[in-house]
Parts: sequence; C-alpha cells; structure tokens
Amino acid sequence: GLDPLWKPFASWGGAEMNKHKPWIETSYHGVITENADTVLLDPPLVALDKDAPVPYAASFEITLGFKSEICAFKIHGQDAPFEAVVLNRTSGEGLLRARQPIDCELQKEFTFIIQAYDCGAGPGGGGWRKSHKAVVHIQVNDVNEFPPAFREAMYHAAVTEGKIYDSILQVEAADLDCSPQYSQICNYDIVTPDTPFAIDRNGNIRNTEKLSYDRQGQYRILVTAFDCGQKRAEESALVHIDVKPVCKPGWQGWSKRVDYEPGTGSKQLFPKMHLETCEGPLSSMTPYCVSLWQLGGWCMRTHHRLRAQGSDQLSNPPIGGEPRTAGHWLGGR
Ligand SMILES: [Ca+2]
Ligand SMILES: [Ca+2]
Ligand SMILES: [Ca+2]
Repeated sequence: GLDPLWKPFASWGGAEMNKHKPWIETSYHGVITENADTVLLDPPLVALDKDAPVPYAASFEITLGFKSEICAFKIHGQDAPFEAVVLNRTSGEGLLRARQPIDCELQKEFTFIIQAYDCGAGPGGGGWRKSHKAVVHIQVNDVNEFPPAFREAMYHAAVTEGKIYDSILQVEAADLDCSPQYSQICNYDIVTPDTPFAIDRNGNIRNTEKLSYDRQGQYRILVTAFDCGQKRAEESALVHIDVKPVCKPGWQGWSKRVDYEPGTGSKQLFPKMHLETCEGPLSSMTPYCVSLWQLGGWCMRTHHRLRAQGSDQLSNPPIGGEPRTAGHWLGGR
C-alpha cells in the first residue's frame, strides 16, 4: 500500500492534483459592534482542504508544488458591506470584516452567502475548486450614541389646590438607538430642587403634598430622562403646573370696573363671564339668558334668568346699572 501522502506522485498532473474541494461549515453566526470593523464569527471561519499539505510534510510539499491551499473567500449577497480575507492560506483561517462603518440604526442584521476557494493545482492557479455555499448571519451590536429627547419641549397641566394626584401629567422621551438597552427610557428625574413633585420611571408627575393657590399659583419644573445605558437627555423639558383655587360658586369672569373709551364703538363687556356652579348640586342651573342690551350706544342693563329659580346664591349678575355720561365706568350694583 502506498502512503496517502505519496499518492499525488502516482497521478501527477492537472486537476488530478486538486482532488478535493474546500470544506466550510454550513452556517455561521456573526456579531459586529456598530462602527467597528471586525466580525466575531461562531464558529470561526476556517476552510479545510484535504489537498492542502499537512504541517509535518509542508517542506517538501511546497517544494513540489502540488498542494491546494485556501486562496479566497467570496461573499454573495445584495450589497453586503462585508469582505472576507484569508489570514493563513495553509490553515485556511479567514476573517470577516466590514468594508464600511456599520450603523445599527440603519440595519440591525445581515444575511449573505460565503464560499471558500482553494488555490488550484497548476502553477498559475488553474484547476481551483470552491466549497459549498454557507449562510452567514450577522447581528449588529448597538453603541449608545443617542441621548433621550423629550417629545415636547414644554408641558402644561393644571391641578386643583388641596388635592393629591396620582398623576398630574405624563412626560415622554424617546431615544434613537437601535437596542432596547440603549433606547428605552429607564428613568426620569426632576432637575429643579425642592419642588413638591415627584416623577416615576414612566414619566408620571405627581404632587407629594397638597398645593395651595394662595401660597404658589404656578410651578415651573425641569425634568430630565435617562436611557437604560444611563445616558441623560441633553435638553430638559419644562413643565408648567398651574394651581387652581378651590371652586367657589357664583359669577366668575367679571370685574367691578370696566373702562370705556368714548367713540370706540361697541365693546363686549365680560366675554368670559359665566356662572360657576362647581359641578355640585347647582350644575343643572345653567344660565338661561344673559344678555347685554345696547341702548343708544351704551350698555344699559344686564338681564339674566335661570331655568331653575329659587336659589339664593344665583342672584342677579353683578353688573348692570344706569347709563352714565361718556367716559364714566359702568359700576356694579
Ligand atoms: Ca449608529
Ligand atoms: Ca446606536
Ligand atoms: Ca441612547
């Protein structure tokens, strides 16, 4: 029996010298960190070729030139931005790397085909053979490049004094990174010190104590957000919270004095005037008629009637009166 190592001598020449095609795994899983260029492959990229010299015989095999090493890896795929290079022709080790920066926000994974080519048998590389096709699936790891950003620069809410709210309003930030770890908002925080408010991890703002309209009628607080990689929003959001006084039933939206410039035509007296019923038992008593009569160019009198009669509280609206001379104000009675 002839030692297998010596067989090539018995059949010297042509494609006979390259009996075997290279062999690679059927599939590879790769990971690359965005903006980096080396792909970590599992299993590692190695092409085996039975025609390749075994290490202990390498010296005379190379001399004789009838070996087949691995000369190339080729990638087939729709514009896959990767290339495979041979690191060691004899061992068949290869490396997969990005041809251009990989952006996870643009594409999170890639799938393509890879094939190994040996160096052939002839002196000019003729008679080369290629491996079967293997599938490579690459996943792109995220880098925390983006800070959270609030959907609104400013938020507005109103609360009634003396109440504790579970949630006065909810603020929301978003983040453009491609992974949950670096794009989800893990925490919100109130930047403004010493406020009677707290914010939870979902962005709900609540008051931590009862508010008083007389003590402070409006609050302006700054809030910030952190993604789950602890990156903080670059711009804080401004939250306005108005404190409304507890409702007192009666006529609202008027004042005792109205200035009128003679000759300026008609002027609506109290466009915002309304009967505050505080949504209590008086809520069904909406004003039936509130009208301002203009006589001779002057607001003369205000009439109102209520659909429901007999309430002491719902007296005449506090305006009206007799015509005065030009330039005088119309006083309440
Ligand atoms: Ca990116
Ligand atoms: Ca990113
Ligand atoms: Ca982020």
